[in-house]
Amino acid sequence: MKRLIPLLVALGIAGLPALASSYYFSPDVPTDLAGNTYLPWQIVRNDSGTFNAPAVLAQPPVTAIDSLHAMCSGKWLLSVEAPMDLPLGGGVYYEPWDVIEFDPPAGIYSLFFCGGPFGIPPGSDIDAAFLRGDDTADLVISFDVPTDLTGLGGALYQPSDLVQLQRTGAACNSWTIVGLFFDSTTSVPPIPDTTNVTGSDRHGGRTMLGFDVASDLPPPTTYLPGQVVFWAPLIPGFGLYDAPYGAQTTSRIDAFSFLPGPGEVPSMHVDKSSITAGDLTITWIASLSVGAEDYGIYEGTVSQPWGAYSHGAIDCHDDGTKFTEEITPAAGNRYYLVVAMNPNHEGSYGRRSSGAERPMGSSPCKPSQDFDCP
Ligand SMILES: [Ca+2]
Ligand SMILES: [Ca+2]
Ligand SMILES: [Ca+2]
Repeated sequence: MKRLIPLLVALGIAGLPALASSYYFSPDVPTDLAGNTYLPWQIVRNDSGTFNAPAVLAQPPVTAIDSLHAMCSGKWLLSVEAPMDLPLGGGVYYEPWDVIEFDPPAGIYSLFFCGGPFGIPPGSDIDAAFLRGDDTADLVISFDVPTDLTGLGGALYQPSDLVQLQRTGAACNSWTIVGLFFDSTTSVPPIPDTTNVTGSDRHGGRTMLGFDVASDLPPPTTYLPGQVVFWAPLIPGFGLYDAPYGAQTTSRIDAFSFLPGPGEVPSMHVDKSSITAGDLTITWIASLSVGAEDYGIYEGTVSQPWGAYSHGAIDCHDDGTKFTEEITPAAGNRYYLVVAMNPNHEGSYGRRSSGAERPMGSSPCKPSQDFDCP
């Protein structure tokens, strides 16, 4: 029997959904990827090595995007490499120590965080930023040089530190320093002061980092500026997550953001199909998050009395008309769930009456969940 075990393990691994990786990034210099050149003020989407640049920003800056975060609502946070009026010619200038919010439907830029009035010393720029959860969550930022915020209740921060801020009011300077989200001096190993983290986000319970220079971190690995490196706090250790630029060493991942969480389907209902006798029509309301790019349908058995959830995926794609699918039910009493997803994760399966999340299904459409967005 022992000889069967490796085979079963191999089958188990083969049965898992393929690990996909989708995120947005900006290069620091014009960068050729798969036959196209992407510019430092473009937001590029990377779907497991397939690149495209959706028209995200109206009148984008003509300087590098230095930090980037995709919000649940479809808005974007970004910062700029050099002082810039946005939209171009509009006369409203943004500084490299600001975090700018862009609202795509309205095409409006505004200040999300204003570094000057907050008290960031002149000469310190924000070179990475993300929200630690949904659109109301704490803001995490990194600076490009050592930055002393002891006078604001903070500390002296290194260029590879990530500093967490909490909003205290509606004004762009109404924030307070919570502390370090990531401490580059106490990670194992520490990141040298001469290395700068120039892009960051959270993904799958890990902190994702991009470096400005080739960085040697044990176990002896050299991470290039065009790579996304993870920091796993529980193991703890660094590792390579993705290398979108291949062997290129002249460009760096200057800003990046994973897709927002898929969120939760607010409501759904099940009707007899008007097309095929015996089939069911499942209709639902879209998730509020732009991180919902597709939907999966799960079917489970209703037991009397109620025992445990038993749902498994029966359809992992919302074909044809959006937010409705025809399915052929299995025999017996069944229940159905619709789950939002994107290439990275599934969202919520809804909650029990206790408020606890329903469990993930068997043979899920995606291997993991992300609860960042409502
Ligand atoms: Ca940056
Ligand atoms: Ca930095
Ligand atoms: Ca459909």
